[in-house]
This record gives sequence, structure tokens and C-alpha cells, in this order.
Amino acid sequence: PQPIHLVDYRPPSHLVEDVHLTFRLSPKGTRVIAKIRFRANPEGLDEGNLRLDGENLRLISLSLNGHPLTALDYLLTPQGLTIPAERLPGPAFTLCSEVEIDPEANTALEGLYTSNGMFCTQCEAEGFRKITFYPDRPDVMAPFTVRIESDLPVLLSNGNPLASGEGWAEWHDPWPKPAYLFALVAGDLVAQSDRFTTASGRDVALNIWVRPGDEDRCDYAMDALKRSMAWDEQVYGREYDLDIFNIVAVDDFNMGAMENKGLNIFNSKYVLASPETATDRDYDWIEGIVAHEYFHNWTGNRITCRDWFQLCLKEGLTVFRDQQFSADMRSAPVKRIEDVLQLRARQFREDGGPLAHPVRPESYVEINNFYTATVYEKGAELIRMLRELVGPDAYAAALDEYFARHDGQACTIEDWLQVFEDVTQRDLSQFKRWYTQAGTPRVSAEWHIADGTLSLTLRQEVPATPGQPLKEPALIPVRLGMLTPEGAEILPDMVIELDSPEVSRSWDLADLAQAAGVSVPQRVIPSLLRGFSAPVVLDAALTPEDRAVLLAHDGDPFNRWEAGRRLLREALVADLAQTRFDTAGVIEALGHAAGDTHLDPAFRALVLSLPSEDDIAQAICDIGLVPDPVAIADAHRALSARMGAALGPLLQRLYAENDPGPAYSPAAEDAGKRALRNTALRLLSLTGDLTLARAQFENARNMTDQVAALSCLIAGGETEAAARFEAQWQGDRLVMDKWFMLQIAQAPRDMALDRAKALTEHPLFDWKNPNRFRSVIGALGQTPAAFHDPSGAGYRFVADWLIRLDGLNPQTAARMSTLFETWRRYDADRQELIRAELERIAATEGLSRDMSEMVARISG
Ligand code: HT7
Ligand code: ZN
Repeated sequence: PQPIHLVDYRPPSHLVEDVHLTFRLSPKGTRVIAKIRFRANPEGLDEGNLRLDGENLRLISLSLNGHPLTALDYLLTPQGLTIPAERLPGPAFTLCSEVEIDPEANTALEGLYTSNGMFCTQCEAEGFRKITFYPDRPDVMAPFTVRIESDLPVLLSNGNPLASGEGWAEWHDPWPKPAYLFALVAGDLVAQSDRFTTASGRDVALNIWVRPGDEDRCDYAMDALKRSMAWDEQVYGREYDLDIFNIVAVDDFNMGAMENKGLNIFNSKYVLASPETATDRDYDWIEGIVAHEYFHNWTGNRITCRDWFQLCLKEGLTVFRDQQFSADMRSAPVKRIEDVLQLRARQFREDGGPLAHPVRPESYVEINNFYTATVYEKGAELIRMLRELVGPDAYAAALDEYFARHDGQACTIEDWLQVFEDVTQRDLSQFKRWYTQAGTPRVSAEWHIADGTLSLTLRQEVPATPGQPLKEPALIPVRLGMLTPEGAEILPDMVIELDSPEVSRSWDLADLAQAAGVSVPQRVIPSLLRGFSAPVVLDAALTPEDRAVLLAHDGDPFNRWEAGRRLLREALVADLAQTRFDTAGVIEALGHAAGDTHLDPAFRALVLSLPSEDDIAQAICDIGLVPDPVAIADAHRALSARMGAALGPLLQRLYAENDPGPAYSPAAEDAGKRALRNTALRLLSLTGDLTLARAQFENARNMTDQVAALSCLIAGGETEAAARFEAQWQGDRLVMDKWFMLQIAQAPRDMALDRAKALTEHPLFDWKNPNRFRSVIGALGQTPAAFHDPSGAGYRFVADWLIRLDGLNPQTAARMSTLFETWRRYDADRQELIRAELERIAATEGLSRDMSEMVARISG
């Protein structure tokens, strides 16, 4: 297939006035009758043919203005249907079509499909064309009226309910929307219901629809929804705009959730929670994803994307908004650290490898492959930087103007930046490079004191990425401060705009000292990139002693944590590179921070947690060495055990003092205590003493504690606990996903691969369910020592399963192929083994467009 290019964008030849759809639901043969009123687009540039997308549709009948069409009147291909301009009756006309589709055979989970006897849809990005013939592109927006005919008791679609009767229901969505936001659900469902009154007094019915028996697991999602609605009113002035808001939980779902207008559809993992079955992490995810999908109502639905190249317009902004929301609901510094951990783990990895692409890509073969960490997470970082650069008030004014100017439109990044330029009178052409240039910029810093003057020089370099050998300097906001060796802040917190390859600043040190009320220091310690003010890699020649000062005293909590994290990374790298390092000193400094009861327990838990094995592999690459995943796993475990031993009494105390008590609350305070307690438990257990873990496993009253204890026991080689967990939870799909995953991810490294293989034989291994597939095959791929087993058996295992899944569900299979994206990091033998697997996948007959594109890009 040929790539699609941004520069080739053309406005549609026809727009849609309105759409009426009738669904006669049947699992193997659903009839879809569409009545669409078209009008010629005055801005259309082509010859005026009517081009409709359509895939896997059995055409039953077609008529124009009531006159049946014959096969001579149109051109039908596997991609769609075209009616030539000369066959159209004029600029405005009504097209009626009837098609038949097979939801039960739809294993790709795009379009209309069945899951546990219910019907549901997933239309983003291009699933609507599997439902009916339509201009399936986001710049065609229309109001929809939908009639559903089925014996199933609950029949839902977008918008407000119009009417219903025995075996049918009608819905009307007055807000013009692109087809990707269409949704339909029909099933034997029950709702947990509530109400919300908007700021202007609109009474909104809220429902969360689930399978019977799950209704008591919806409290937290409902609570998160109401908080999201209130927050969007308070912070962005955005009110909900329909009489009803429905959420439906589905077990078989390719991603997390989908923001269909008025009818969000969720992977059940991100809706259902009870203290016994969900961890604190699950509660966090639910809160964040419910908010994210709700916030799309304005950033995505009311204002949508002109074309899929503009995906970051809705996704980057909505991720930023959900990050702000979670920061307001919980600890802002902890949330920022967690977001940066994610960004580095997923986006930096992507940006530094063969899959690097700009936040706004310029071409794609399969758009599903571009729902990436770069579009989402780096896209959110760009909004954060923009806010940092213009200030919070101008940001708020620009957002008001964006909503006022573009409501009801399908927009571009140019439209977005224009609003900021107009509101702030600032030229943002350099900032725009963040959208068009791939790669993570590297920022380096040098500083010195001479003749009483403190000088700081910042330099930037944007690395070459596939297809983009040369880069222009980015506009990088570097927030910073300076500390004395005693830990006093000597420079007021400020932002330097690094807008050229090199920027220097200098200050009179005596003036700074006087203003800060300290004596003039001999040297200073810069605290750079505070709050992680830009998505860059920072190189600053700080000594371990400097970092220890920052860990103990930095006024910026992010950099405080960052200092400890860098120390741990350096300790691990030194161990692997066999260089000298004062690891004992690092552990002691971390112990001080972790023991500081003035600090938030959640923050202290993060201070005690080690960089991931994947981070260490990257750090080893960064110093020009070849990482050995097996050695990294051993070093990682050894350092944890060493911390457990050296900090034993402190960890015992943290464990004892941070018990939130018998009643479970998912709120940040209690969750933070559990995080600290379970981090202590982990380090203690890795010394080989499993006494505490055994006791916790016996007595756990919530899933957070049960999973934490089980992880320690599996890591300690105990198999009995896993068997008991299985016996307890075998009837619960979501909990069993955890069981499958933990047995691989926590296994002693030489056992993980055999475990994964054995688990694929387990009667509950339903590989067609994306969550279960991810919890086994994905878990193995994310367990570096097993995946990178020198025999190549890990690569073979993953490749075998990707080939198998690709035949059924290309989207989920292709996403998981990113497990191979870092292949160039490794030694020649491993590279050869991976290359052979990639070639084997590429040579598979009938390989999907999704997977072909991914494998070609990864292979480079
Ligand atoms: N906008 C949605 C992205 C999406 C998706 C969701 C579920 C299944 C398939 C999907 N394809 C694209 C989710 C979001 O960003 O909120
Ligand atoms: Zn989104």
C-alpha cells in the first residue's frame, strides 16, 4: 500500500447535511440502512465525484433521491464506492444504502463487533467504513439520528434518546460529528446511574453500563466522571452539552477507551474497580482515563481534527488536560514524576529508535500505527511548554479563544498555533518545529564562577532521525535554580528560553548571595530543567556529591527526585561497567530522603524505586557500551537486595508506620502510604527474607497489598502463593490478567520464558482477548532478560504469537511489534536473531497492512 502524505490533503468534494442510520442487529448478518443528505462542498477542489469509503460491506441496495442505482451507476472496489459527478442529480441529494455486515466474524474489533454476546463499535480511526458507505474522514461532520432494532434489552447510541419501544430505540445527536465518533451498543447490560447538574443548570443523566454482577464495581469511575465534569467547568469553562452521558464497559477492546460523543466505550479494565480486585494503580488509571475521555468532549469532539495527521491536536491537548486534572486531584509533584517516567520509558525510547516520527507525522501507511507515545505524551509536553512560555493567564485566554473561534470545526495545528499567536502577539514559528521535527533534543549545561561572576551556558542538539538528517534548533524552556553546597537557593527560580544552539547568562554572585541572605559561595550547584520543563535529555556534569545536595535540598520536588534517580542509575551503570562508585553513599542519601516524614509517602516511594532494566540498557548505550539484559537484571536485583540490607531497619519502620488501616480508600494519601510500605516490602524481600511478604499475602484485605506480596513471593521463587491466588480469583477476568502477567514479569529471570510458554497452554489463556494477550505475550516482551534470552527463544516466542494474532487482530498485533524497536542496541548475535524474526514476520503470507508497515519501519 502507498503511504498517505499530509501535503496531499484535499477538502472533501461533498459535505453531509445529516445522517439517518437504521441497524437491524443480528450477530452474523446485521443490516445497516443509511440515509445521507449530501451537498457539494464549495471548497471542494476535485471534479466532484462522490467518493465513499466502505470495507467488508455486502451491498444490498443503493438509491439516489429515491431512484435505485444499478452497478453501471457507480464503481465499487474493496475500499469503497464512487459515483461519478455526471451521475449525481445536482449539488444536493439524498443517498440511501442498505448493506449487510457480520459482527461476529469481526475479530479485528474495529467497526461493529460482538463481545460476550453484546454488540459494540469502535470507529476511530477508520472503523466506520466497516459499518456503512460513508465519507469516513474527520473533516466531514454531521448530526446523526440512529434507530436500533434488536431483542437485546439495552440499545444505545450517541446523543440524546428520542424514543423507544419493544425491540427498538432511537437516538439523536444534534452536534455535528465525524464518523469516527459514532457508537452503538446493544446488550444485556445493567447501569449504575447518577446525575450531574452543569454550571448553567442542565440536568445530565449519567450511566455506567456493565455486565450484570459488575454494577457494584462502578463507584470510582462514576466519582471520577463527576469530578471531571466539575473540573472542566472550573478550570476550562467547559460544560457538558447533552442530556445524557453513557459509559459502557467492554471486555474485548483494542485500547483503553474511546470518546464517542455521549457514549464512551471503555475497556472494562479502566472502569471496574473494587478494593478487593483493583490496585491503587488501577484506580489511578480509571480516574485518568475517565477524565481523558470526558475532556475529549471539547478537545476532540466539539473541535476535531481536519485529518489524521493532526491527531496530536486532540490527543496531546487532552492528555495534557487529564494530567492537569490528576495533578489537581492528587499530589502534583508525584503526578509529574510519574508522567515523566512514562514519557521516558515509552516516548524517548520511540524517539531514539527506528520508529521516531514528528508529533505531527507527515506520512503514514496505516493510521492505527500512529496512536503513539510521541503523538500522545510528547504532544502533551508541547502544550505544557507552550503554557510555560506564554504563562498561565495567556494560556487560559488562548484556550477561551480556541473554543470560541473553532467550535464545530475540524482544525489543524496551524489553527491552534494561530490562536496563541493572536492572543499573545508572539511569533511561534520556531516553537512549531516541535511539531515537525522528530527526535529528543539533548541539552548540555556548563557553568563556572570567575571574578565574582556566575556564568551558565546551555547548548542544544537535535539528533538525526529516520528521514530527518538535519534539524533546526528548537525553542526549549529551561526552568532552573541554583543551590549553594549547603543547599540554600541562591538564584530565584527562572525560565531561560534556549532558542539557538547556545545561550549564555551571567549573574553577579555577590548580588545573588545578598538577595538570598547567604554568604558568597565558592561554587554553586545548578538545578536544571525543573519540573521537567521540556522533553529533552539533559547532560550536566554534576558530581554524585552535587546530586546528593539536590536530593536533600532542592526546592523543586521533581529535581529532588531526579537527583536520586540519577544516582541510582549511575550506581547501576558503574556496577555493570565495573567502575568505582560510592554506592553505599548513594543508598545512605536515599535512605535520608525516604525517612523524611515531612515528605509525601508517595514521593518517598518513588525515591526508593530503581530505574527500570530498560532505562539501564539505554544508559549503557549512552556511554557507548553494549547492554547485556541478563547482566542488567542481575545488577538490578543485586542493588535492590543491597538497599534492602543496608536500609533494613528504616524499611522495617516505614513498613510498620505506613499502614493506612483496615478501611480501604483509593485516595492519594492512603495510596501513597501503601506505595511506600510496599516499596519497603519489596526491598526487604529481595534480601531473601520472605517472612513479611508471606504474612502480608495471608492477611491482605485489598488487591494492592495482595499483588505486592504475591510479586515478592514469585520473585523469591515461591510457587504456592500463585496457585492460591489462582484458586481464589479464577472466576475474575481482570484479576486473572494480573495473575498471568505477574508470573512472567516477577519470575526469577531464568524461569520467565518457560512460564510464559506454559501459560499459553493454560485453559484461561484466551489469546483473542487483547487484555489477556498483552498480559502474557506483552509481559514476556517487557521482561528484558527473558525476551533477550541469548538463544533467541524469547524473540521466537513473541514473533510466533504476533504472526498468529495478526491474522485476527492486526491493530493489537502491530502495536506489540514495538517490542522489537530497540533491537539495534544489542550485540551482533542478538541483532541477527531479531532480524531473522522480523524477516520471518515480514514474509508471512497475508500479513496485515498494519504489521507490514511496522516491521518495515522497525527493520529500517
Ligand atoms: N481516541 C481514542 C483512540 C483510539 C482508540 C481507542 C480504542 C480502540 C481503538 C482506538 N483507536 C484509536 C482513545 C483516546 O485517545 O482517548
Ligand atoms: Zn485521547
